[in-house]
Formats: sequence, C-alpha cells, structure tokens
Amino acid sequence: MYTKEFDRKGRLICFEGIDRSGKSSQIEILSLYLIMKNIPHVVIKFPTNETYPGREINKFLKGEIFINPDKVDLYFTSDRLEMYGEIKRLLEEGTWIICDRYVYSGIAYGNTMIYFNTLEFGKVIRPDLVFFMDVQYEDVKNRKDFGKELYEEKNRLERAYKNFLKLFEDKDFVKIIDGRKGIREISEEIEKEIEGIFIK
Ligand code: DGP
Repeated sequence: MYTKEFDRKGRLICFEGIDRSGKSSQIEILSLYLIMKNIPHVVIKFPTNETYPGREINKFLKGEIFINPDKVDLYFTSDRLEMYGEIKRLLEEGTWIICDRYVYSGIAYGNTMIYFNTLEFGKVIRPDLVFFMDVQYEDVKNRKDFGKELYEEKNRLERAYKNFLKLFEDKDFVKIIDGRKGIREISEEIEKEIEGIFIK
C-alpha cells in the first residue's frame, strides 16, 4: 500500500476511530504538547478543505449537497491523493504532521476496495505511528453533537469499527487507546508514547 520510503525528518502521526471517538480533542492537546516541545507541526484533517473533492465531501457530510454514492469513495480518495505530495514535502523539510483520519478510514468506511487497489495503492505515505481510539457505537451515541453528520448512524459505525479492528490487529505501528477513559488520562498515554518513541 505504501510508497517508497524517503528521507523524512518530520514524523507522521495519524488518529483513527469511528465518528465522535475523541480524536479531535486529543489532536488539539497533542498539538499544544508539540508546541511546548518546540516541534514544528501541522494538523491535517481529512477530508480536507484544501482540495476540490475534499470540500465537496465536507459539504456532502453536512447534508448541503448530494453526491452519487458511487462517487463518494472516489472523492475521499482523490482528496488524500492530492495531499500526499504536500505531506511528503512537509516531512522532508522536518515538519511533523498530525492527521485526523487517513487511508485507514477509507478502508474501514469505504463501500468498495477497488479504488484503493487502483488509485491509492503504492501512493500512501507510511505513518510513523497510528493512534486508534477504541470506542464503539454504544459508547459514542450519546456524545455531544453525535448525529450531526450524514454518516453517523449505527450500521455504518459498527461496520467501520469491525473493519478498523481487523485492519489494526498485530500492527506494531498502531497504538490502541481505550477511548472510554478520561481525556486527560488518554492524552498522558499519547504523550508517553510519543516521548518514548521520538523525543530524545
Ligand atoms: P469527520 O471525521 O467527522 O470529518 O467525518 C468524516 C466521515 O467520513 C467519517 O464518517 C468517516 C468517513 N470517511 C473518511 N474517509 C472515508 C473514505 O475514504 N470513504 C468513505 N466512504 N468514508 C470515509
């Protein structure tokens, strides 16, 4: 799935999990932590608002426009494809990147594997570390703002959760986080992981 390795000075850290799994709060806290450590970094949230397909998907998720279901995955994928060049450039220059979702969301939520085989295969930049926020539908259904986006419904989230678990079992670059713990407890776990691996 991954592109050929290159000389990276920055680190690519990705967060995955079902909707409302607490990724965004943890990313905000991690970003503050990296600022404290003087580590230059950017946060990239997929789907982005940097590309045409990303902007269209964001409108679609808010229910503002309709996109034919056959095209939805293609748009998500195109958004990521357009961003890989920028991600590579930033890593080469020494900027760390925190991604809110990555290719794994495409696999877990997607309706078809075919786009990944044909379009994203061999283009994805390997992450240094993935945090998987391990919570299920039952844990998030009463969280604030749940249900505001088009995709936030039981069957889709249960399916995505199972796919994530399958995808991430036995992967040494994936750290599974019990997302039912408190925000501070989780962020300490994340910081410890980052510290242990990267900050000397
Ligand atoms: P949010 O993370 O809240 O911005 O929501 C993005 C939604 O889109 C979330 O339900 C996961 C879903 N998603 C992310 N990537 C893909 C993809 O490649 N294909 C499909 N079908 N859904 C995706």
